[in-house]
Amino acid sequence: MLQDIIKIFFPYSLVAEVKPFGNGHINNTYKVDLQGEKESYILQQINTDVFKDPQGIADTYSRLQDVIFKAKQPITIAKLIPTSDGKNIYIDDKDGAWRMTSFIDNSYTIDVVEEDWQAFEAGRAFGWFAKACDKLDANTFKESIKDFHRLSFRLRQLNEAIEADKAGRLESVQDVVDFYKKREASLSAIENLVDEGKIPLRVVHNDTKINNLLFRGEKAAAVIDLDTVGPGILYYDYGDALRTSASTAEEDEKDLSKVHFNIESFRAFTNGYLGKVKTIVEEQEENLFYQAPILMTYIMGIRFLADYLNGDVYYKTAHKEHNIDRSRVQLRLIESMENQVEQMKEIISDALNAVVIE
Ligand code: ADP
Ligand code: GN1
Ligand code: MG
Repeated sequence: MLQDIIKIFFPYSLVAEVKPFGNGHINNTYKVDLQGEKESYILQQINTDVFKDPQGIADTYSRLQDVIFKAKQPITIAKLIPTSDGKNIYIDDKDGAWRMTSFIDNSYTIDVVEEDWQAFEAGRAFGWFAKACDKLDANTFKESIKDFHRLSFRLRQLNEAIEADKAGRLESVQDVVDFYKKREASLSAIENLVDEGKIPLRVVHNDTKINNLLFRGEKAAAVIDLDTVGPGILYYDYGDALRTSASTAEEDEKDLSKVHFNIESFRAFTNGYLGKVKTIVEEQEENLFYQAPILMTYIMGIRFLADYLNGDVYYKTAHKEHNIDRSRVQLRLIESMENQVEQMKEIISDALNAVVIE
């Protein structure tokens, strides 16, 4: 079956090996090696329950490539490999959607930051990506998942999950529900700014988890997982990246005493990110960077919680507590961020006043 799909892209090659690859929660990812070829490839089956318009995603990817590959860049994205008849995605007869890209060689991903340079590089890479996308007009792109980072939408989904309690798990996680419910009203500032058109809508990544970045040696080499690229704001990418880039633990750590928001990683990431984007940051965008990590960690926390209550229908899970473990880690991170808000504000202000990174 996979062999047949690979033939659509490489009709004249024989497959040497194809094996599952990576730690993504959404798509099915395989590393492909062809006989007699040094280069490897990444084949992905796009999760069409999540991404309803795979052709739209592929078209966005093509447009992004056109901008990014134009000039020599310090960081890259994987190159889309077309089908033998020139299409940027293959839709099979059961509506499965398949995409081939180049494999970024000699690279690795990080799940937990252990040294400051890793957080700095993550900031520099996602900042580079935001700047590269600055040439694109956000109004000509569509969200690949509607209302993806809209807090009110995510809260509505959580409320529906609580109401239905489909998996009968509500009672056992009432403490987690209470934690998130208590903060519901305090996090609407960023959504209001977006709705009032007070900060610029840009083309952003929208899924800047640290393992959506490939490192080579001690440098960030490529930004990957571009399925969610589309309209958004800088705060989404900055905040979501810090959720993992400044956490001292895995996203699904069971021992919550290990989970902290590390202010030194925060500083390193912020210096890398703002050092890159500050030439495009507008004055009205400067004020709420400090709220972004809390908001984005909150959104991921309630999405994991809702999925747990719904019986694990969205994210890939390895065991039955997986989604609630993830939600509890986000909860711990939020508490840790709340205790360090004043330092976060100072670090952001210093970074916005420091030199630009080229
Ligand atoms: P998901 O949407 O499921 O998270 P990703 O696009 O992030 O899928 O891919 C899953 C994992 O596969 C990544 O975290 C990374 O380890 C690996 N990967 C994806 N694309 C490449 C690539 N072009 N080169 C090398 N590794 C890759
Ligand atoms: C998913 O695709 P992946 O694993 O990089 C999710 C993100 C969440 C993340 C949490 C399309 O990212 O929004 O932040 O899991 N992507 C989608 O780990 O829902
Ligand atoms: Mg991913």
